[in-house]
Amino acid sequence: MPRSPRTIKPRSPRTALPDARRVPRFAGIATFCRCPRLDDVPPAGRPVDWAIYGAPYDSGVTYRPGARFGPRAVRDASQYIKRFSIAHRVDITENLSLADAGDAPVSPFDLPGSLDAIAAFASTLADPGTRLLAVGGDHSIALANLRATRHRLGGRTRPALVHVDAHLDTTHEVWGSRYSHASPFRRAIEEGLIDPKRMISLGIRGPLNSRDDLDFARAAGITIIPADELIGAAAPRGLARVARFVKSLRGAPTYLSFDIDAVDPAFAPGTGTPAPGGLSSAEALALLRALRGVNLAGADVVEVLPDRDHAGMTALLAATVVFEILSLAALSTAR
Ligand SMILES: [Mn+2]
Repeated sequence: MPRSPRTIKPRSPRTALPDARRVPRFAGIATFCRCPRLDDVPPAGRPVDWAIYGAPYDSGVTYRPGARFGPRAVRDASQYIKRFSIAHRVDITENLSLADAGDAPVSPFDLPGSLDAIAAFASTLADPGTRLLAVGGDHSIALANLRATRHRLGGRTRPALVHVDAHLDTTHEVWGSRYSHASPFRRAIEEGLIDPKRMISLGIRGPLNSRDDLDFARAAGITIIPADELIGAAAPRGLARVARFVKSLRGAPTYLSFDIDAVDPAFAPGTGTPAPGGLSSAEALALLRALRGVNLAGADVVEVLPDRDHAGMTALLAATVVFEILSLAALSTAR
């Protein structure tokens, strides 16, 4: 337990949160993690390091719909998110200027059009160097946030990708559509948005519709660590593999895509394509903490379906995932 105490100097926070003792967490209009709305960030709070926005779109699902209500549920649950990470000993508000940028425009009947609209919205948010954290919505919206992230990175930099999910999401097409929550990474690779040789998919488990998805992923060079290797007694070895992957990136810009269905439905029932045999919530948080040292260029948290989420536990876990992502980001900019 004893750790060398870090000297903590009083600092002015880069994100001003409401004082929870004066404005209780159960009061007021909900924004992600109680961050200021983007329009309310004072000049002193600029540039904004991370803009968190909702992508309330779920017309890309192959099974149970309802994730369009995800951003609203995660905003609500995130009122209980606090600022200091015990695991990383970092305060997200001291190191990062954070803002809630509202929700991206969507058109429920038009999937490709909505992805274009979300990408266009995200591409111009806040300041040129602002990084984007999208809260879905189904996993199809990851493609839009990846396009916007790639646009911001510019040049020839294709980010690495850490993908946490029960499914590979590399299906070519479903019902004749090349866009859906089953295909975002196949399209992202084709569009040159990510480097598949520096992509890792974590928490994968069967069954699959066909072996084609797996064949494509393997041929593209994606590293796959199945759920079995990240849970229970196997977890320490699996997490060590994850940490080695992060180290191999040597600080390269990396996108993190977190599908809540990576977590077992016993812990995260509120999702549209649940898959038993997944990570516990504690194992999922340990997995995220194992990414320490990663240089995050963008992220998404997707597939929360509030209608199936009794007790709001899935939305609260998703809000906690947002916090863990921001903690990783804060670490890399810690002053
Ligand atoms: Mn997915």
